[in-house]
Amino acid sequence: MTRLHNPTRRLLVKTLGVSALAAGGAFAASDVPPARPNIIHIMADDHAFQAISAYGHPVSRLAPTPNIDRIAREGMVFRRAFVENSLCSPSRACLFTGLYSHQNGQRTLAGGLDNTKPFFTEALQRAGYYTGVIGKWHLPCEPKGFDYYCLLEGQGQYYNPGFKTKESNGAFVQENGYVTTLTGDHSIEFLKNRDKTRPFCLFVHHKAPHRNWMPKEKYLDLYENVEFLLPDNFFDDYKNRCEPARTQKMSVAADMTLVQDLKMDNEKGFSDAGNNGNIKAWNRQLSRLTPAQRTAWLEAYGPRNARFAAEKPEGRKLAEWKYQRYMRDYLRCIKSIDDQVGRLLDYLEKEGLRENTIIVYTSDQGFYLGEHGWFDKRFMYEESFRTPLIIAWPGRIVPGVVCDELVQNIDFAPTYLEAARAEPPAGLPGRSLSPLFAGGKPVDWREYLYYHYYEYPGAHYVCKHDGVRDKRYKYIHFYGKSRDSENLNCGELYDLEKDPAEMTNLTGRPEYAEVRKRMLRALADFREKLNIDEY
Ligand code: SGN
Ligand code: CA
Repeated sequence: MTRLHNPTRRLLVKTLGVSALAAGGAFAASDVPPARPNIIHIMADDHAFQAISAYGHPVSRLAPTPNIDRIAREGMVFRRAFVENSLCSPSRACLFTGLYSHQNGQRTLAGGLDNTKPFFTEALQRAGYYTGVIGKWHLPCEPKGFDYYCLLEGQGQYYNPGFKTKESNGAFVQENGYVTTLTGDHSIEFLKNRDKTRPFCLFVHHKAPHRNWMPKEKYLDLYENVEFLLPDNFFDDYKNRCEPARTQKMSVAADMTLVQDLKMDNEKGFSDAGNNGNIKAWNRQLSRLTPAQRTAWLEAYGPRNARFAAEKPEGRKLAEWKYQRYMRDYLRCIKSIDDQVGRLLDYLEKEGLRENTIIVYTSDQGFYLGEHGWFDKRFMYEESFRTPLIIAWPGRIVPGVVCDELVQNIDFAPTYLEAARAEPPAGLPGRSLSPLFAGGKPVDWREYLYYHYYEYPGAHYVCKHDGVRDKRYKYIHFYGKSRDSENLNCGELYDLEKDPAEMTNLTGRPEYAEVRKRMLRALADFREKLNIDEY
């Protein structure tokens, strides 16, 4: 983010700050109200902020995202953007209802969504917007408040996926090609065919880079000679933390499978002993490939897999090998997303739509790229609690600034509804981000965020927990069943300024007793105010 320390830019922020970009979005009374903006919400699935070059992380220097960075250059990069519940369907339910998980019912992947809760897209439609959603849906209800949809089934497939539309009457019609490209194709079609008399709101919800990280054919060799640096805490020993960090099952070394996750061919005997499920799943995926796609895969992975078979790495060497293959495949998937972002931006520019369109790039949550030794998400530790968020809105957001205020995915609905001058449903707990668009901190912006994760037991065995974060500290409370206990009750406190990797739990430290008290009070306030019914 060196660009942002540039003095000229700071000056620009200062001068534009309060006048042209009036906080809260009020335009001078004498002005003709501008046309209501179009909105494009691009959301990837499991895209870690570490893998977006606008965030400046070392990983992204080796695997840059030039097109997502275009949005950052013209917009605002939120460095403290978070989700409430770091899991796909819960996050999507927060986005569309504007409610916390316990309010909208979608606490876990399995279901629970309270269908009586309105989606904010319904209010957008009532306000005259033409609305569409393309790609991953992953909610246990039909789309609500959409003029158009083109959706993947469940998690969706990387190759030759099926999409359902209003016309297909509930059937998923298989298409030929790579999911990220097809999602891009359908997004452009939406823009071409939309009702041009109305402002539009489009959700482009990519499946990638979700597990099992299958890249497009043309990128199967990308980064093959790049070595990614292991995070310092890749071999975390989980000392001084509560049980869950130790007993999860999302370790690159122990839980990432050689066949399904890492594409070793099981014909050669790589069977992930005792895990036949992952072999079946991989074979199902291979069987979806056309002969040409399969040839491309065999040509790329065949020689690499043969080298691995000859070398037979073990122990730390095997863990490091897994990490490299994981990172390469994950980042290859992101390369295709970045291409599609570029294609969409080019189209908007060509059609003269850039000026009056809010463009958002985000993810349904963050992801571990080897931090603590992990992949996946779920925990309230930074890499998965945090989510990338970049917003461009020409004329309303100062280009190239960062925002360090605490924002959360419950803020999308109020933000978009305010921009559309539409009536929000009553009782939304989030806040419109518009007061932040001028840069700086509005006096009454929130000091704390609440987090709650509920899915235990479940994939990856992350125990239930809730917690609070302010700009510097985080308190996490683990509860419920765990591997070693019937009723876990354990706290962790972190000083993120001194310990951004969250390796030292400060709960017992006398010098942090006051901070702990304050964070516990903030947590109790949230639980009471929000009627939290389990913790
Ligand atoms: C699948 C994945 C898990 C992942 C969940 C939730 N396993 O079950 O690793 O945590 O989805 O992901 S897989 O072998 O089927 O890929 S989420 O993005 O939908 O929340
Ligand atoms: Ca996800």
